Amino acid sequence: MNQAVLILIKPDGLKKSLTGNILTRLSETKLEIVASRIVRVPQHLAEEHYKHLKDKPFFPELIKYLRGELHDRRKVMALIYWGKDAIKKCRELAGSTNPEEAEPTSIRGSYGRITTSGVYENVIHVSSNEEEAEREIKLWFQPEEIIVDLYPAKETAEKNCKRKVWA
Ligand code: IDP
Ligand code: MG
Repeated sequence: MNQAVLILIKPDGLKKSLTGNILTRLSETKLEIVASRIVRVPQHLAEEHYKHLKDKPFFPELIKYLRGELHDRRKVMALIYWGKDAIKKCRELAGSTNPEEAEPTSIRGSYGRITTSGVYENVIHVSSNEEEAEREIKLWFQPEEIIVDLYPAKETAEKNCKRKVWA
């Protein structure tokens, strides 16, 4: 069954120059990249993305982590991979949430660490099921930024909507 999955290369992955390594590992899946962007993550997006963890003691630190405040790299790389069993394949390559418990050859096992403040710096986010993937993809991408039609979308004609176009 074809699925879409949201991948984020988190700020530690970018700071450690792991983008190439991570994309190479993900290419083993033979899945198709159908969208990508570099994002400066606003507070509300980070909080919405991790809202299922908002009651955890590490939540404030986790938000700082995703926004790049812990690494002086205020950006993440967001990608959508699409294809057969995309979620399972990408989660397997990523490895367990806790980088110390992750398979040593997985992405998180190879490159992740636990900081002294207790955050799992695990270099990559992967949606964990189809419902989560749809919610997350709609948070991080607009329909026009994705080269396939993943979910129903509608056209809007907004008046007085300011946007930048090439001069
Ligand atoms: P996942 O990223 O494997 O789906 P989630 O439970 O959704 O795991 O947690 C989101 C992120 O929050 C993790 O990737 C990790 O960075 C951080 N995190 C999760 N659990 C803990 C914890 O117990 N201590 C510290 N950080 C955690
Ligand atoms: Mg998760």
